[in-house]
Amino acid sequence: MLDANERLQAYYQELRQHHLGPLWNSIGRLMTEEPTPRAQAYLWRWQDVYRYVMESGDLVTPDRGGERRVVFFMNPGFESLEPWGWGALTNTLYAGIQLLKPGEKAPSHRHNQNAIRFIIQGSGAATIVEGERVVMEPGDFLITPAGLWHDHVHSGSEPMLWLDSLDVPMLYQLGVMFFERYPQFNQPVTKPDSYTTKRYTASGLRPLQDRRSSYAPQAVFKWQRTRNALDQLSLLEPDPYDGFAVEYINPVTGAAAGITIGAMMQKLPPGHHTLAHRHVHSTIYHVFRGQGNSVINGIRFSWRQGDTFVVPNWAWHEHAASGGEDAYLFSTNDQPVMEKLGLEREEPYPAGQQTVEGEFSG
Ligand code: 1HN
Repeated sequence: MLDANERLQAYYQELRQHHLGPLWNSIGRLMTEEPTPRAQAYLWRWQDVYRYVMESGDLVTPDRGGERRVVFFMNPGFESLEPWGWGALTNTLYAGIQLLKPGEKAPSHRHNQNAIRFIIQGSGAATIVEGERVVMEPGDFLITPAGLWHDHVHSGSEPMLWLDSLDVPMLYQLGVMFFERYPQFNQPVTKPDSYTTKRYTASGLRPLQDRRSSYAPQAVFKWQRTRNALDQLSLLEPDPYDGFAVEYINPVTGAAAGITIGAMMQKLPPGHHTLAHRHVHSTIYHVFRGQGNSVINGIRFSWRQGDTFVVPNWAWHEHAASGGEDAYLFSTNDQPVMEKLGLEREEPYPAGQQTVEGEFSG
């Protein structure tokens, strides 16, 4: 005769064999009281990333098949979840550093993931998005909305490096990926140079035919304009948690320009130290200029130009600039998704700022 416990264990085993599960002893793991993301707070130093990206320039070309020469970030918390976890910094967001060398081109394709790009260094390269040739310069923010043909060309003389961020992990988990190659290597350019920038020279004024645009009718947000906006804003009062910060939005609707991907640029003057908070959405930061640190769940992550770091969902975080110059943090986030799904929440840190309990060392 089996005793009660043995009977129960045998029952669980049988359930398992039939691909069934008992909710009564799984609920604690399925339903956590608060978010417990697999994503870890992590930081990649530019020194390492730059070395490996440049080395990839000697090893591979962005040909048809490989499509893009990118070294992407792998959050240690997702790495084992092949294959989608490879490219996941958070449950929803992917990011990587792309290299295009002078004279190179990357083939045209389209997919139902949304992409944004933030230009790090170089000049002379352009991305062609649905017939528009969009010139890329450091500090520029570009969008490639889902469904649009896009390819890259480079007629300049120095290597071009930029950060890509896409909603790849989210679409993978939803099981809804589509990807298609353009019949030719590059698509033809059919629009005048800087077409969308010329159409949006003043905020608050919308070309009439853009009323019905299904995506942001502005392909690039130039660094000069972003910096001017932040310079003006920093004469006024800062946001308590993000310093002087602007979001990249669709000028027609006010929603995130990247559709599912929120993005912003924040300026922290020397010595500026924000308050701490946490929110449901996750964030990827890229240090565009300057140096400082962010305290994430009590651990201090020191950063300098070129570093990339991730703040997982529901992690306490605050930022501080050090050194003698303004720090500029570019970031992408999944706030638009959380808001659309009614999941967004935010909490201020009760004590204002965290006590530092340790230093991130990689
Ligand atoms: C993609 O299309 C690009 O167009 C970059 O530059 C990175 C990562 C995953 C899927 C598509 C690009 C990508 C990507």
